[in-house]
Amino acid sequence: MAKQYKKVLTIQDISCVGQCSLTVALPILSACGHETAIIPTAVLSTHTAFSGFTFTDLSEDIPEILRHWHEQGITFDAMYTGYLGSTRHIVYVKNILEHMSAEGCLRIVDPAMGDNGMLYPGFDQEYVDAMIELCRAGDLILPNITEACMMTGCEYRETYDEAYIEELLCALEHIGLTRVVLTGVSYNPETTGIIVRKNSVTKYYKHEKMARSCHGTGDVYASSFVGALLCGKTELEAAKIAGDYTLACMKNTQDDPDHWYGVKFEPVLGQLIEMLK
Ligand code: PXL
Repeated sequence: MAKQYKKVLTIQDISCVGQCSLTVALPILSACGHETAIIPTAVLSTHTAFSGFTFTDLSEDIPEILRHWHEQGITFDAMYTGYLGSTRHIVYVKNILEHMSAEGCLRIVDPAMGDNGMLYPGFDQEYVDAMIELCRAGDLILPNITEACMMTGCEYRETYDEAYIEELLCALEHIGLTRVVLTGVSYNPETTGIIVRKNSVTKYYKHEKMARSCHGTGDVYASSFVGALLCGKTELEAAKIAGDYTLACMKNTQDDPDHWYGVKFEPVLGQLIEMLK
């Protein structure tokens, strides 16, 4: 049996079109060599940046799925949660993290709820408060700066220095969130990077910054980070692999202005696999 073959449960919505959430997480985790299992929380016709998207809540199915899994003795090596959709989902998912993880199960929460200083459509303070509770139920969280600000009440800034980021990390620590991988930390226009914070020790991986940002990069980043971590990489190594892979996806998309809704991550999966060797 391969040593790093892990069974990972990912809990997110299905956006039928738009290259985010499950349509990104599953191929990336598979490319990293892991077995995947899912709980889809909702079905949307597209992600929420398209206008007029449909939304069907699947949360009522969750208790029955869990009952059956419990009966079958099904467990996981890791759980990774992303975009959920409603406060009710968060409450269900928190229950899963708290009561369905076997000994040694690593619980990673991406509090996917906003970007560029704003919450995604349909989310409010109640959702943010529930997300804080979900993050507390996890072992490691993957917020961007917007999400960290929303959860701590810190002011969102477009430009900032290391002191501001330290303040943000301390504010997260203050609400009990001590193992944090903070994405999109950019101190100048040419570079961006990822902060890895554990037990009050901060490490930073910096890489080239693209001129334009792209939809869906948060999910590409989170999925490749989780995949690399489960391959036995350290948090900083996984952050570097995920950052480099996300950058490769953006470069692979930048010459196609029609592809505004996601990144073309599939043709460069080979690069991710190489980085994991
Ligand atoms: O995590 C990105 C994401 C996932 N799912 C849905 C979204 C978004 C971002 O907008 O709308 C439905």
